[in-house]
Amino acid sequence: MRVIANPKHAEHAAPGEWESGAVIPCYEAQGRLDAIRAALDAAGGFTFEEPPKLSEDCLTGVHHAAYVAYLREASAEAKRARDPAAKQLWPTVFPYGPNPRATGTRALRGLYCFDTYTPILPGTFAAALGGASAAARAADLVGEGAERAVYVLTRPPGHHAEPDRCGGYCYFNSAAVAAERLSKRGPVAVLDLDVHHGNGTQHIFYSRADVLTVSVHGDPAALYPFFSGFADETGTGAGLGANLNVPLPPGTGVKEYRPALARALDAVRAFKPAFLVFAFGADAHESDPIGGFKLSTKFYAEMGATVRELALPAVVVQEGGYNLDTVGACVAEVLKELQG
Ligand code: SP5
Ligand code: ZN
Repeated sequence: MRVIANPKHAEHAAPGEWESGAVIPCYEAQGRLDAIRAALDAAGGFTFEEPPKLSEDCLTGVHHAAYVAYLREASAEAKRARDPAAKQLWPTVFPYGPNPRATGTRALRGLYCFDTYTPILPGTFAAALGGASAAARAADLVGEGAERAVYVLTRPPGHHAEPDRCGGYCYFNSAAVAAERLSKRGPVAVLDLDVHHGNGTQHIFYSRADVLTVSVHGDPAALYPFFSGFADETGTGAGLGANLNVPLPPGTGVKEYRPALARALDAVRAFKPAFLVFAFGADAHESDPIGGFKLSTKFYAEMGATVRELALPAVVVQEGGYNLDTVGACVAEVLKELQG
């Protein structure tokens, strides 16, 4: 399988994450990508390449131009700063009131971000654009029919990124970039099996009939991102019926996950898409430090085989998965079975 790797991922490395008044080690670490790559190398059958060029054009239709410009300028500002504290831009205040007015730099940090897990660093824009570009390249290869399945090896992840806000370690929504690109050629289903709800992807396509978004995840009553991912969110306007959320309780294991996955795949089949975008996270694995689910490594092979039964041309985009000792095996199992 061809793997399109984000050549700029290492330029984004958060020094930590801000959780309940303390800075803790960042779960979304650089080593995740190296661990996945090592596992794919060991498994064999994967070839690695970089996307041909990095252009902001691939973000059109997915992110607002003002947000893209903000992320570009804020990353440049962090790069220029000499004071170490000014090389990390963290939001401290978020919009409030009926008509929030954001004019100064501190307001903009809160305006364009929705949590405290997602700082802007000198290399954030480059790394995020590298992921989006890799996803665009993968979508073109699959859309043209040159490949049946392509894997996008990238970090930081993307599925929490909203049209105009970063959050959840995500800046640009790579899976949405792939889906938007493929949607020019036919209907697209996005299947999100990261343990967290793919809020950004849901919202980007919420009013569209040509892109189905389906997410199986931890119940937002108990798990990040908390404000969306509930079962009664089904789309709006022309997109009514083109969004499916399957929330599952904390502690979910294989026995409960299997029927939920079957339901998600039934919805994909009923939509009759021409293409699949598979937003894949390994953070539902039993060893993941933040997911709280109990899927086994063996089940990840079953997951890949089950998705293969859809028989759809597919772009697989890497999302979460934070145990460096197991994330690589989960990815390798899914991709090996997906390819058959
Ligand atoms: C792409 C993705 O998987 N983003 C996940 C963002 C989750 N952010 C919240 C992390 C909260 C970690 N809390 C620590 C609890 C450890 N027991
Ligand atoms: Zn996740």
